[in-house]
Amino acid sequence: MKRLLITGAAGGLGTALRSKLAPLAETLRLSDMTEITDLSENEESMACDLGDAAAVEALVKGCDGIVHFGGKSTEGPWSVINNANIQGVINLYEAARKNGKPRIVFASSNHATGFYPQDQVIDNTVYPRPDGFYGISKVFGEAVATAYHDKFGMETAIVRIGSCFPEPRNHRMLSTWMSYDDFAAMITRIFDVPKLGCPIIYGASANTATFWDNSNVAWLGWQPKDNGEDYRAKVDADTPKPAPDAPDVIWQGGMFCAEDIHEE
Ligand code: NAI
Ligand code: 15L
Repeated sequence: MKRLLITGAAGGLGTALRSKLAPLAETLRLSDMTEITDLSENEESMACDLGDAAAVEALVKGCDGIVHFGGKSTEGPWSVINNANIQGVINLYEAARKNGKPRIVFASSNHATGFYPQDQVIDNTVYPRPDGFYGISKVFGEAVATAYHDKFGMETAIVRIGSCFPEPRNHRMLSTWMSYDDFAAMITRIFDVPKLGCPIIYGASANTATFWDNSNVAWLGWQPKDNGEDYRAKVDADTPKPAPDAPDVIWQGGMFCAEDIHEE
């Protein structure tokens, strides 16, 4: 690609993945609410509030691929989620439709299906069961991606990311963890395959403990290499074992399922 846009580039995933994604494009266009200043040679910065349609249109112009990390990444007040994850996603897809229909990676979340129990293995055909405002906004984003594929032929990889951090932080994350290397390898496959369509992919490493089945997207050729199990002894030592009836043990979405609505 000539230019790959990464939204939310100042956040956790943007910061960790931008150097790993550099080989995908001549230029990485990095965007967040404020300018990013520590730019490498092949990077440019363009600040933009995703809720601002005109700014998003200017942002997307000239990009041949988009990794959409930007938005509210946890539960929060509806007005914040609405601006970033609802209006922001519509703005992004409208801008992409009008500007060459670049392939998109949409950072969805396991919280789109958070209310499936951990003792049920789910694949990418299940009906969404979001666990709050945040999860609802991710279901909305998945619907936008699907509609723009069916109506306009735009290709999106909808990635229901589990927990993408340097290492699992608690017992639930032994199942939901995805390493940065595995995510970068997935995104590379997404941009490499000649035909993508609009698949839903669960974003998790090759964890021994798992409640997600990615066999319907085996054709992507993505083979995660890391395994949360390697951190079990550390997690056992560092964090208390949750009670058997704790939300973190019962629900795939863990504590998000117990969190109250965030009133304005
Ligand atoms: P993060 O919160 O660290 O980064 C998100 C970035 O989006 C922030 O830098 C923030 O400034 C920016 N942002 C928020 N509202 C914005 C707006 N209105 N306009 C422009 N930029 C805005 O989150 P993280 O962990 O990097 O996650 C990236 C994406 O992946 C998010 O969409 C999140 O929902 C999704 N995700 C991440 C998971 C993880 O384990 N890290 C798990 C599941 C989903
Ligand atoms: C998410 O969707 C969040 O963005 C991330 O911060 C984690 O909380 C993750 O889910 C998780 O479920 O562990």
